[in-house]
Amino acid sequence: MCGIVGAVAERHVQEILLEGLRRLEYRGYDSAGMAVLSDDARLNRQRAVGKVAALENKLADAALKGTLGIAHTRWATHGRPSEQNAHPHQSGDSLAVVHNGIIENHETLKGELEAQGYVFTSETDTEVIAHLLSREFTLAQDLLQAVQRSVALLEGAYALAVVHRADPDAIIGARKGSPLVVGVGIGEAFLASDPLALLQVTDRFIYMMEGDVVRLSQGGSIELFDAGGERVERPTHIFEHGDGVTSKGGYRHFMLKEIHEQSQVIAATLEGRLGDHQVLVNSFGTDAEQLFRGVRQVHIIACGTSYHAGMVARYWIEKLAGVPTQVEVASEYRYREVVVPEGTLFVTLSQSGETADTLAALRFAKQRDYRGSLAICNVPGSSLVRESDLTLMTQAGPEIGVASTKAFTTQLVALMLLALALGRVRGANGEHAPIVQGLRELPGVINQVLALDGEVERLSMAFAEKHHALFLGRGAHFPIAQEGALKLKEISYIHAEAYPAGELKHGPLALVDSEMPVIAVAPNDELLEKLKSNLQEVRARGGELFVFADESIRMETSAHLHVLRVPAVSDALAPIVYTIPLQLLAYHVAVLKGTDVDQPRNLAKSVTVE
Ligand code: HGA
Repeated sequence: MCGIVGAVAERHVQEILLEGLRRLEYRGYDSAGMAVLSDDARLNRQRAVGKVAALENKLADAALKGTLGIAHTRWATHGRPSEQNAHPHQSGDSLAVVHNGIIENHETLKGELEAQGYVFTSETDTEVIAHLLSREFTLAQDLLQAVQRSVALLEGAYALAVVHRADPDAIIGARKGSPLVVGVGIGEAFLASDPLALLQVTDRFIYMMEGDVVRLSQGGSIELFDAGGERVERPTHIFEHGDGVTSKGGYRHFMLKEIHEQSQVIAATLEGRLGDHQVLVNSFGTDAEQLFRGVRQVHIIACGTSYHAGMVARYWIEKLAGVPTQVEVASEYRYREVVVPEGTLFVTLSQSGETADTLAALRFAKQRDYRGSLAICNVPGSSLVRESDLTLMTQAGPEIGVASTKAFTTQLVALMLLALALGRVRGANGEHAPIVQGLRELPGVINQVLALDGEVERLSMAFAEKHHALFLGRGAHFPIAQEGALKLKEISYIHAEAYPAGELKHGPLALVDSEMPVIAVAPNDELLEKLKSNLQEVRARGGELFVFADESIRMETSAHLHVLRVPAVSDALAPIVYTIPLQLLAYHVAVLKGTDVDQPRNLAKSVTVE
């Protein structure tokens, strides 16, 4: 994923920019570049394909001297990885820009700009921004205004940093749909897509809001403007160094910390991938749109928790894109004769990208006639990512707890983006706008659900002495029930099974008595009435019921019935939301039982053996 660093300093900025790029390497990228304004206001640029070290080698031969500059690591969405396509992009020799995101109307803008005489030298969508800025600067003769006028013409998502020879004291930054923060220095100011890039120079940050434009200038001056062009002040936050990704940050276990990080990492996974009303298809890679157009079937292959995410995706892809979808565990798939219909997309899901069975399944699939492969993964540069045609990185950050939590919900978010993208290339568009809006609101809803922690903890007491539990769900919530059962098994060692609620009477009902708690996931969807009948079947047999229900459903806690009210959420996104109380339940039961929550017996985090 792309990274941006910018600096206006009292000293030469090359080293600050390089160190910033190194700190963003963990996100994955294919090329890197830098532009610095020299003391005599000349714009000098270096770009290199591959690692930041390759750029560093070039800079060792020809250093970029100057106190103001911008730099970038690129993960191509438009145009292959090449030096020509690497950022910064220039318009003539006076202006340079770095960009994260996707400009959806780049073809229309390019046509206009070419007609006005601008010559394009790259295959990127970003280059239109450079020429647009140049045109607007010619008209406004003011860089801030040129940026404000240009961004008003852009559709899609962007974080930008711009420098111009005619305004040699300033960097202008702008964001919409992709993150950008201002680093506050002493007599210096910085810009980056991720505060981690700037911890070398400051721990004070201003988080830019949607539509904000900022002017950083020599002396450390920072002027912020909102989407309407009004001058605004935003608070400065101190970055907590101690709360690193590999510390528990005050939580008793990594798992609990990771459960509580979910609203933040879901927001990060959505960053830069949503337009105003639709998903940005090229978030999946340069060739995504063309490849997705020919998709007639989807095969999803995964293991463990990731397999459950795939199972949810089957409901989503068939409903939102109308594409038949099969989901299979990798260890089964790789050893059978698989029929691959024409136009089948092969999708793998893995937190680590090194899961042995999933990787072997990808290699097996590459020998078959698939249309292409897509990896949804949390670790850039992992084998799965390197060997797949397309990738979509989840932004869960390092997951230390062996039982997956935030990696699962970010996979679900990524899979919803896939369902929407396949739907979009097949002509669906406006009708999915409410889901796109729901995705934007999802981090807030997740925070409300996390506030139920205390209530779930109280419910968990009923499980500590039990040896078995049954989880029920219907539709896309059946795999969520499976995931709830898996979490309980993994960390509390209680035997748990999940059933589609309609299957209860076909066998498992025989197990129900007062010693078998039954947990049901009950969102307010079209299957609710059917689910309620299944729950009556349990009550009639003296079972103890725990129902996680939409707050609008009329169902009260009474003898042998415990109701946890979950905030209302759209049908489409409910599986993501209902996962959270099930994770919390497993966690609290495990704590009561005194197990090793973060490293449960017999299990490993990244299963790199068959
Ligand atoms: N669209 C630009 C930037 C890509 C990006 O932000 N990737 O994460 C390009 O293809 O260069």
